[in-house]
Amino acid sequence: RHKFWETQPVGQFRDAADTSLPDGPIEPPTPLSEVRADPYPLPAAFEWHTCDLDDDALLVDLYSLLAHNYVEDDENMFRFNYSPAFLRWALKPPSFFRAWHIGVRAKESKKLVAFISGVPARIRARDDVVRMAEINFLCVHKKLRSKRLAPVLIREVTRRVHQENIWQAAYTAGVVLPTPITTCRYWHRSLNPKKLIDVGFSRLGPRMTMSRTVRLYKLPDAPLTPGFRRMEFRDVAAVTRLLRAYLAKFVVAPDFDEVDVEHWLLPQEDVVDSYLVESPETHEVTDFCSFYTLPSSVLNNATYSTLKAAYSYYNVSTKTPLQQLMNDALIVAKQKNYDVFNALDVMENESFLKELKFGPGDGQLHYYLYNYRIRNGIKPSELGLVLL
Ligand code: MYA
Ligand code: JJ1
Repeated sequence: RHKFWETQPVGQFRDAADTSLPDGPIEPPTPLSEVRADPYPLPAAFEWHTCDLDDDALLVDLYSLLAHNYVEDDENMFRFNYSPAFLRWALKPPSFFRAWHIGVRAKESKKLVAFISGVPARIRARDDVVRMAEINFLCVHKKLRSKRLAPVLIREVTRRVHQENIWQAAYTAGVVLPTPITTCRYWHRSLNPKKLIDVGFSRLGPRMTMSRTVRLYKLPDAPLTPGFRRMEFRDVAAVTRLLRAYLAKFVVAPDFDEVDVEHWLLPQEDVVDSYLVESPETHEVTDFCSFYTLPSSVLNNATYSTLKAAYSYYNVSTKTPLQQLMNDALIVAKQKNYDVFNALDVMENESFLKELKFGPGDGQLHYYLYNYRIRNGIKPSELGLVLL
C-alpha cells in the first residue's frame, strides 16, 4: 500500500499490535563513511539546487512555489500563504544548515518546481533528548504530481541530515502515513465572523443571524490582565525558564535554550507575536502566550483574496488562568486585524477551546517521528511540540 514508506525506518501499521518493540531509535546510526556521498538522481529534466534564503530573488521564488502549490483544505477553498519573512524565520534558526534547504529546478528554465527543508532541533521523547531534523515545506508543483518525486526529495533530505550525524526527524502532515505518534484536530475562533462566512470559511449557525453572530464573537478592545505586555529581548531568560519548566510536563516536546527562545519567540512583525504577564508588584514574569501569522489565500472569491490567521504557538500559565491568558491573546489578535485564531488540541489547549468559543475544524494534523518509536503513540494533550 505504501511502496515508499514501507522501506523506511518508521513505525509500520503491521507493528502496531507488537508491544514487545521498545521505545527509541528503530535502527542504529551508520558510520558517516557509509552515508551515500552524492545526491539521489532526479529525472533528466531536473537538477538539485541548494537554496540561499538570504537571496531575496530565491526567497520570492520559494514563496511563489508555495503560494501556488502548497497545502489546501479538503475542498480546495483555501491555500496556506506563508510570507517570505516567515519562511526566512522558519528556515534559518540557530545553527541551521543551508544544505537542508533543498530545491529542484527545471534545468532549462531554472524554474523552482519542488522543495523540501529541514532545520535542526533538540526534541525530548520521554527522558531522551534527541538531535532531530524538523522536516517541513515539502512541495511538488501541481503539474509534476504523482510522478514519485516526493520520495526522491525525502531520501535526499534524509541523506543530507545523515551527513550531519543526525538520525531522527519530526514532521507533520494532513495525510495519514505510517504511523502517527498522535493525531490532532484544528480548532478555530472567529474574530471577523462576517468575512469568514462571506469567504466560506465558516457558516451561519442554525437560528443565528449575522448580527447575533457578530455579537457572539465580540471581544474587549484591550487585554484585561494587569501586567500583560509584548515580550522584549530582556525577557528571554525569564521566558526560557517558564517554557522549559512547562514543556517538561509533556511526553514529546522541544528542548529550548535561550538561543532558541530568542529566535522562535521574540516578536517579529507579522511572523511571530509573544506576550507575557509581568506582575505589577514583583515584576516577575508569570505567564506567557504566543502565536504565529500564517495567512491563507482565498481561492475563487470575488471580494477577498486572503484570510489573516493567527496560530496558537507556545503558552505557559503559572498565575493567570490559561483561559484568561488566551482570551487576552484573542483580544490582541483582534486588535491586530486577524480574521481567525487557530489552535490544535495539543498541550492543555482543551481546557480553553470550548469556553473561548473555538469550534472544531474539518482538518486534522498527524504528527510523526522518523526512526524513533513511541509504543502505542501518545494523546494530543501529551504533545508539547508545535511545528510551523
Ligand atoms: S507536510 C506538507 C506536504 N505538502 C503538501 O501537502 C503540499 C501539496 N502537495 C504536494 O506538494 C504533493 O502532493 C506532495 C507529494 C509533495 C506532498 N509527507 O511524488 P509522489 C508520499 C510524506 O508521487 P505527490 C510536510 O511538509 C505518499 O504516501 N510523504 O506524490 C512534511 C507516497 O508514498 P507511499 C508523503 O503527490 C513532510 C509518495 O509520497 C506526503 O506528487 C515530511 C507519493 O509520491 C507527505 N505530506 O507529492 C516528509 N504526501 O507510496 C517526510 C505524500 O509510500 C520526512 N507522500 O505511500 C521524513 C523524515 C526525513 C528526514 C529523516 C532524517 C533522519
Ligand atoms: O481551515 C480549516 N478548515 C476550515 C475551513 C473549511 C473550509 C472547507 N473545507 C474550517 N472552518 C470551520 C470554522 C468554524 C468557525 C466557527 C466555529 C466552528 C468552526 O474547518 C482546516 C483545519 O480545520 N485546514 C485545513 O484543512 C488545511 C490543511 C490542514 C493540514 C495541514 C498540513 C500541514 C503541513 C505540515 O507542515
